[in-house]
Amino acid sequence: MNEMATASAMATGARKRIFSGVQPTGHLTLGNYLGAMRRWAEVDQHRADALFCVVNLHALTVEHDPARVRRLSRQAATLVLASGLDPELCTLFVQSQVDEHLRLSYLMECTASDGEMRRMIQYKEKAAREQGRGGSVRLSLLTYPALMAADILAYGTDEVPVGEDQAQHVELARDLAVRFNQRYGATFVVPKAVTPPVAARVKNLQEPTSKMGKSQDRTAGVVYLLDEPEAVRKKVMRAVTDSEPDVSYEPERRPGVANLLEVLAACAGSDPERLAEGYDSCGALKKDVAEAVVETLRPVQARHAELAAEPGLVDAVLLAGAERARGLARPRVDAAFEAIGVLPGR
Ligand code: AQP
Repeated sequence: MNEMATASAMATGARKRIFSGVQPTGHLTLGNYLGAMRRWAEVDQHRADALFCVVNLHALTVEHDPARVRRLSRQAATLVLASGLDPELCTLFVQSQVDEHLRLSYLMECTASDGEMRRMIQYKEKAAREQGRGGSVRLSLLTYPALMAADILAYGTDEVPVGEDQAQHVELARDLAVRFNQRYGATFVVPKAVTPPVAARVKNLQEPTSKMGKSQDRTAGVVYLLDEPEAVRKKVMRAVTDSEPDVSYEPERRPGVANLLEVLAACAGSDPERLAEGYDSCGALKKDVAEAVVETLRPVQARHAELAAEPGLVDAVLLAGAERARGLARPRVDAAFEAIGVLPGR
């Protein structure tokens, strides 16, 4: 077996390996759900050996409150389970409970260049936001993609299902895997990003040219997964559209209307262009979007309430997940340390 084949076989055995994560930087949003979590539950956990992770160390790259991050980490894990992940089918764990992520992150920093880190769009946007809020920019915000590359590469991941905003970071993980393999010998599988066909970038309802983000200031345009139905309806009915009376799907020219059609298409399993033909006013469209979102969130919220009443259950799932993840990551991370020239420590 040649070196690349060995690396690949180490990773997958017979099945593909999938890795993806969510950051506990705020309350999870409809964007997180439609762009990533729903597919994890409906598709990914059934088609591959899938690992899902609450990437809590990433939440420390911006101004944070320790108690809040702790609370949001458990809430994110609970919501991911509530969205349909089955711990019998996939592995769910918390990043900080598996040391291999941090070990490998340093090797990724030794593989990446300063320039490629500074080019990351999310770094530029978040650095500007932190400065705008009067804070300082943490060094870890710059090096975040090295840790994210480590998250992915430690598991021999083939595919990373993400929303569009994370595709650039997965590209960087690819580049780092290729570079490391070329310099030090085949160690990592080269992963690829997989984005959903619709709702890959759900926009803020009040600012439909920006992503709907969980740590944004404009919360009136953000639908949170645990919003009450009335709050969802209010946010959708107040969504910014434009002054044209009809409905058409033109994302560049009419971003507000296009965003609503994409959300409806994602909730209803349809196509935004075809849906547009069925409406002659934005008011009617908004009403249907509001009800579709309420109905999409209803089972997730109900399951979340059940799980939240049994916090021991979520903790047990996370501990078992971390145990399995550790076992999967350690041989590859040890191999990377050896390949890069570090004397073995154990
Ligand atoms: N608006 C979105 N539309 C589609 N997909 C989205 N995702 C996030 N927002 C949208 C996807 O959800 C997954 C988990 O997201 P994350 O927590 O890793 O990243 P994030 O949402 O970009 O989190 P941040 O950094 O805390 O930023 P903000 O404050 O902007 O939300 C990912 O697959 C992501 O693509």
